[in-house]
Amino acid sequence: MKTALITGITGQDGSYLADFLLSKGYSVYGLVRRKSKLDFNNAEHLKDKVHFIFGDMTDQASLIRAMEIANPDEVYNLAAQSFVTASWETPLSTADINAIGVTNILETIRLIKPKARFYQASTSEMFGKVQEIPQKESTPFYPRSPYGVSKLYGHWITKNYRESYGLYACSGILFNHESERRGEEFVTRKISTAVAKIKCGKQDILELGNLDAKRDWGHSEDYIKAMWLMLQQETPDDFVIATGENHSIREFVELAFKEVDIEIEWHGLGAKEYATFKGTDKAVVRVNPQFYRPAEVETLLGDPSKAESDLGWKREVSFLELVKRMVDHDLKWIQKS
Ligand code: NAP
Ligand code: F7E
Repeated sequence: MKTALITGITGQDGSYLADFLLSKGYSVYGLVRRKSKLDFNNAEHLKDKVHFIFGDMTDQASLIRAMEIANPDEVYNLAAQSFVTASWETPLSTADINAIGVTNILETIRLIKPKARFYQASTSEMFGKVQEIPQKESTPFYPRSPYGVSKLYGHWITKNYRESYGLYACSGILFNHESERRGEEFVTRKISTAVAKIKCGKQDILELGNLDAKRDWGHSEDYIKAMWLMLQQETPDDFVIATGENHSIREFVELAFKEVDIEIEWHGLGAKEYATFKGTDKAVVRVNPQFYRPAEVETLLGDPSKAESDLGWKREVSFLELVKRMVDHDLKWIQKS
């Protein structure tokens, strides 16, 4: 039986990956942060199946302890401060967790179990102001946020430990992937919960930032399989994981409201004009510059052909199905609450 250690197990991807590895017969260990209130977030259902170890990416002693307890064959480093907007508010802790944290865990592997295979959660945000369309493994990077910059360090230090010490270390350059377990501050989940609340009469208006930004969106359950496949190859390598199609935020909003048969009234009104707005039967979607970013990633589009040919990976959930699954889930959730 193989053993895996997952950092970020309480997050979207970590929890799906744990489900997947358990279904493959793995013994799974997960690193969990100490908080004032014990909270397993997306891993609540895993409490009896996974061995949780308290630790933090910024505390190398805790990583050494976790490696000694778990003695893993595979380490999946999914822990991160993953919200791009928050990275301008907390740039230093973002760098501590997403950049230095990766060195902490790589050093720990090198010292304690250099044979363990390592997966690093790299991101399409490293392409930022894109230098080529579509983006592939060889596309030059141009990150546009403290988050993107911190992840670029994590990406290169992973490559460096592979080349310096011969570790089996891979980075998956994953494009946006969403799900019913996505954090509510990310745009897709913000939209799907708002649609559900508006349908149930519990919210009046959906306020968003840049509606024209485009993302290459897949489902997390497809993407975590690619992480596992990367660690099952003969030699370690880096791969772009994407769908090969992109859509705007506006398109996501349109499809989500269509799912519940509600028409949209788009508003560019400022706060003053909006105060005198008389109301409508339709759902109001309003642009609020508060949600604009200091520097935006306007468009991302990945080329997954290397992963498809070398790993035999292919996404299964279509864009339409992704929107439908998220809205259906949130509708049930809001109706129940
Ligand atoms: P997520 O839902 O935000 O999960 C992040 C996880 O990291 C949570 O379990 C969180 O724990 C943990 N964490 C944060 N800071 C930590 C620290 N200092 N020490 C230990 N654990 C810490 O993110 P996700 O969407 O699943 O993404 C997984 C990884 O893939 C992240 O590294 C992200 O940057 C990267 N990524 C995501 C996407 C995407 O579209 N989802 C695309 C490319 C790359 P708490 O529950 O305690 O907060
Ligand atoms: O924004 C625009 C926003 O926050 C997507 C993380 O998983 O994927 C994620 O990062 C787009 C941006 O995700 C709102 O300006 C408009 O253009 O859902 P997001 P992200 O920044 O793409 C990458 C690959 C990661 O690695 C990250 O960890 O949507 N947008 N209006 C908005 N975004 C938010 N959050 N809220 C809005 O109201």
